Amino acid sequence: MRPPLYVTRPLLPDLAELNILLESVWASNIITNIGPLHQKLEQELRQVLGVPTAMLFNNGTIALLAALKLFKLPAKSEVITTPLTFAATAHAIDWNGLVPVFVDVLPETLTIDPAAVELAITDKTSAILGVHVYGNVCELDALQRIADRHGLKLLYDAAHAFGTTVDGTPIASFGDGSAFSFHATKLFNTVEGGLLATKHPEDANDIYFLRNFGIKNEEEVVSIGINGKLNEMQAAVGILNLALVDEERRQRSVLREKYLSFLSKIDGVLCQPVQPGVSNSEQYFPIQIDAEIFGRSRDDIYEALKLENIFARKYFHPICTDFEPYRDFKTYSVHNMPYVETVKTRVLCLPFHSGVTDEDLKVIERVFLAT
Ligand code: T4K
Repeated sequence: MRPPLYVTRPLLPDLAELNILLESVWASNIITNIGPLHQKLEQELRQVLGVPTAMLFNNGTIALLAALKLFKLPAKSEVITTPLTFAATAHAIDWNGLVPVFVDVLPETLTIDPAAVELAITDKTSAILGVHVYGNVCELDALQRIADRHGLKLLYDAAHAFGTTVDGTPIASFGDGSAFSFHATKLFNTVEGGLLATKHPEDANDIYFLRNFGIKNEEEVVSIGINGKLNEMQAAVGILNLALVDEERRQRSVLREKYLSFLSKIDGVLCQPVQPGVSNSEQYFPIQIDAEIFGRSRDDIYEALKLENIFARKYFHPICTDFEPYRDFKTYSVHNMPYVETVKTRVLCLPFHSGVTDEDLKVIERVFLAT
């Protein structure tokens, strides 16, 4: 049997190099609480992400929680978001004492539909939380116009959009803030980790307190912060991984072309459109399978790949509104049936990392072409 091939594979630094860095941690005895490696990584990420405020967190979910907290939104007010996301997006809204309101996605990019956002706005709406799902960039201008017109905060879940730029502008420069995930499954990882970025230098101070219990000094706590700190061991992994990320991204972009060379010829298999001016994060390789045209369903392909020890993922099926906590929530849409209900039956993320070989691709192609 072939070794298992997963949807993703973590970027891991050279172990000997990691040991050298960890020796400095052992020598100093500073293993957490914003130590020197944390500070170094944060500084480097600020450069890479191209925004004045870029604050590390211990995971993407806590970064999202802190982002919503930063805005001081009224209790129980409504935050409009997409159901086609990881549960953490909706959970972060609820954990802030706010109410998630779900709206439909656009057929091509699968990001939040601005027209549906407009439909969902009430006098209780306080923010929009868009997700750059699979690295596809949200309708930035349309969402900003809506936010401005209605006086709403605009936050982005950029868990899949590390390093993305739009016409050369870093993705974190848009909206009022962007939360990234540096989980093992992400293009850039710190094992677990996250980051909150904003274009406002003055946010850094508030986020600093939000990340560390609101502690100002030994005798003062100035805000209701959480423990969002990344430790020195993970910062060491991050520093070394940051040097590897461009090459991983390059190899994934080559892999993307290889996938497209056979998938784009298959009727009923839809690959993601190229967004003009967008440099792709190369986080995932999602496709949509239209069973009526293709002749087999997304689930058929998922199972057939599994028989080959290849583990694609149906991100994000079930969608948030299928989950127990959000089951009775409506999805606002400009269509009779929200498009997201169709997408969730079609979408499949194929293995997408530098470990996918030409042999693997041959097996995947064979599974798609089998009748
Ligand atoms: N917003 C969005 C849009 C997100 O996608 C996420 C996280 C968040 C917010 C929250 O960020 P974090 O708080 O997580 O930083 C994974 C990840 O756990 C999760 O971070 C990620 N999104 C989500 C899309 O995927 P699972 O349940 O799919 O993980 P798992 O363990 O099944 O891993 C998938 C595959 O990756 C495995 O089959 C094998 C491979 N893998 C995984 C791990 C953990 C490895 O090769 N090595 C590993 O160490 O959730």
